[in-house]
Amino acid sequence: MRGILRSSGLSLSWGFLRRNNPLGSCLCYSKADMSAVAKARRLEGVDKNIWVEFVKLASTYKTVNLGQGFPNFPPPDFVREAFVEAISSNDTMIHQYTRAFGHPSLVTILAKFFGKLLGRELDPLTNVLVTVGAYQALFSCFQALVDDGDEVIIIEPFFDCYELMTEMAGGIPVFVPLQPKAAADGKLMSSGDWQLDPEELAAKFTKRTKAIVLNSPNNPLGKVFSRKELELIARLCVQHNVLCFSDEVYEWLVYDGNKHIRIASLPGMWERTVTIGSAGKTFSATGWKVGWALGPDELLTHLRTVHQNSVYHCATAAQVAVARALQIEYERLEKPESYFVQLPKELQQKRDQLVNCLSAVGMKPVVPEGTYFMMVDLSDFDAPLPDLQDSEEPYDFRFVKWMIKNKGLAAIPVSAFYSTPQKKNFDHFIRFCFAKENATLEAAAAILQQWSEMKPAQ
Ligand code: IK2
Repeated sequence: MRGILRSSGLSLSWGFLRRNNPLGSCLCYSKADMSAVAKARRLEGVDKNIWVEFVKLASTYKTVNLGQGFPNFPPPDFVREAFVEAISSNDTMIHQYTRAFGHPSLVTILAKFFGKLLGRELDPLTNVLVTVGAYQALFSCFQALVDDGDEVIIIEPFFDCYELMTEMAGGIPVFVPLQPKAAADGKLMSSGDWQLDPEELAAKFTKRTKAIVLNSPNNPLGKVFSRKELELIARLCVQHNVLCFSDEVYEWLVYDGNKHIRIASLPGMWERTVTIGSAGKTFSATGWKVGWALGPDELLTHLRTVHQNSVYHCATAAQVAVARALQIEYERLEKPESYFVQLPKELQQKRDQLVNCLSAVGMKPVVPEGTYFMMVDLSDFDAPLPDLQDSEEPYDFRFVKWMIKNKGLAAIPVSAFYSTPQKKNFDHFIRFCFAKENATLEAAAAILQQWSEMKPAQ
């Protein structure tokens, strides 16, 4: 309809047509027309979502699910008990609204905990915002701080929503890749072999740059950025007066003695950084959807504006339970019995179990230094497959869809974590999640083993 009016030189808004309709109530539209007319411009190009698509596929077919990033083992007892304690409490206010920007007990312990880790005093009321998972902290961040035409630097591969959230805020994503270096002969590639080119990164900072998104440990690669790499990013942020959105949801999941460094603790960075965390990833309870943003009041005040005008607050009982769990961890920080010490140990074993299984069937894993994800190169995997070539869709999408439907094994295609120009270069990678019960990992190994032993069709 709009198209017809435009091509005849007329450009009329939907509102104008409704108010001045010469045909009265006869102006009818089909369902499809209505959808196009109703859609806000900010939704242009952001309607597809990898998680919606692949979670549905994995549940439609009977699969061993190494796709979406959630543990299929339970949260630890002390975390579950904290929730039971919360909802069984005599304080009936647990079931009612609470403070918009975070329940008092949760913001208090978050300020205490991260104040210690960051080496500065945090004010629970102004330096902490509790959100509905890290996802909503990210959304609030982009909506609050990115304006029309602002450039946002995103390091590839990246958690897919950074691009979409930049665009929804009217910003322009500017991508900079982590470049893989070949591994030494006979060695598996590590996520640490993927590095930024310092000159290429520096060239991305312009007068229009508002922010850079950092995700360490990185999803989907598992890279843990080194102090040297973080110092380079920090230097550029300070030099160009750029903000940093630091997504640290996998902060406790680092292996092989690697250290997670919080960029907000580097000189000149606290005042320009919003640090984002997730109780879901921290306590293996992703369905609780409790997250947080930490930062200076001058930035968080704008996130609070978005938050109070959207979700208002996150479930009170879940906040009380997370507060209790964090208090317990605070008291045993860095001690061997801490969940934050135990969990990475367990996950490192699962990682190694999956590395061995994948290597044995000819899939080349990129060994992650952190997170619970592993990128896998399919180039040398020669198990029988039908011809998946003749389609516009990236190869990894076709591969994973076929594997889900025909082998009952779910993964996530890695090109989903790349910008459009780069998708083709990385569509021979898929991502597996290894935060799974050993039985699940063994079932996945059995599927891959059987598949790789099959004779090619004659
Ligand atoms: N930031 C990153 C980097 C994440 O990976 C996630 C969760 N992603 O999980 C889906 C997957 O990759 O399989 C989030 C933020 C969101 O965290 P939360 O669950 O706390 O909202």
